[in-house]
Amino acid sequence: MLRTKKTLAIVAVAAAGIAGAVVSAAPASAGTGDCGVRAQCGWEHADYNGEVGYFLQATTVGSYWNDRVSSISNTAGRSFRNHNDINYLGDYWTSTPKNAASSGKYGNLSYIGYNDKLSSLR
Ligand SMILES: [Ca+2]
Repeated sequence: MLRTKKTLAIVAVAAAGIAGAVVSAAPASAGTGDCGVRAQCGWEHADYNGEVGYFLQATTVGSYWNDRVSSISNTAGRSFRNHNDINYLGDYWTSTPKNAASSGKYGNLSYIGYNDKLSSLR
């Protein structure tokens, strides 16, 4: 059974010193895809399980999260281009934010060929 390791995620993100990736005091809920903050949340596993990172703005995700994100919920209020490579290079797919027409949730990035590929977003 997969469990959320929120503490580990917080430590990992803090240790990586990732500009633009901020951890909130209101953590996302494992399995529901509820981001809990105004961000693009990225989970380690499909269906919003495992560790979660919070990406608030354009950034290269850092070594810890590089090629690690398997599901996403975008509640940032804006779309993001999610690039395969650092520095906004390589192929990308665009996440739509949660709005009246979209859940903003992408539970399994394998379905669109982007599992474990995210390296930068803007
Ligand atoms: Ca990549």
